[in-house]
Amino acid sequence: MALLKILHFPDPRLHTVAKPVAEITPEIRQLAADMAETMYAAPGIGLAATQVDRHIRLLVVDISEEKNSLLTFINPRILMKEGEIVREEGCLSVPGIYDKVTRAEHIRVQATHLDGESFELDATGLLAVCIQHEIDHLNGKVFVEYLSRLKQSRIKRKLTKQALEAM
Ligand code: K1U
Ligand code: ZN
Repeated sequence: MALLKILHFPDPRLHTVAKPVAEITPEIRQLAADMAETMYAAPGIGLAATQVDRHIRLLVVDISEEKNSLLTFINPRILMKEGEIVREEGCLSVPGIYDKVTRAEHIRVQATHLDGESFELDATGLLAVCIQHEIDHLNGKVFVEYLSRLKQSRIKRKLTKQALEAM
């Protein structure tokens, strides 16, 4: 297994729209395992392939305290959205920035497991928020795009400065 490098906002690669996974190969299984390891090490509760510069529709999520409830979604599609929830979100691609975002409170998602089986999942609360956040990544959208233009430009400036200082 391997830890993967996570792209940081405002890297333009974070705005790439990911392509569907055509076939579940050993390379896809290895990438999913490496993404899970990277998410746990960060630590985080989700990670989309886009964030590790792989532009395919694959994401991992684990919102459990014990870190023993890993969910892997291949080609996820939201079938239903209901209600509204406002929660503070963070993002491993936008380190140190947390802000409130409004999303659907309850969703139904259809996706494929690593074994190739299709499944549907009903999610509410944090799990629903996290899955929507990760699917946004696959669509090239970062959570800061829900914030005001002023906040976005402040965040962009702060993270660009940090990246330059780290060089
Ligand atoms: O996509 C990502 O960058 C991961 C992100 C997921 C997320 C968090 C909160 C709301 C929506 C989506 C994170 O995991 S940020 C880190 C974080 O929230 C966390 C880290 C350790 C323990 C608990 C939470
Ligand atoms: Zn994120």
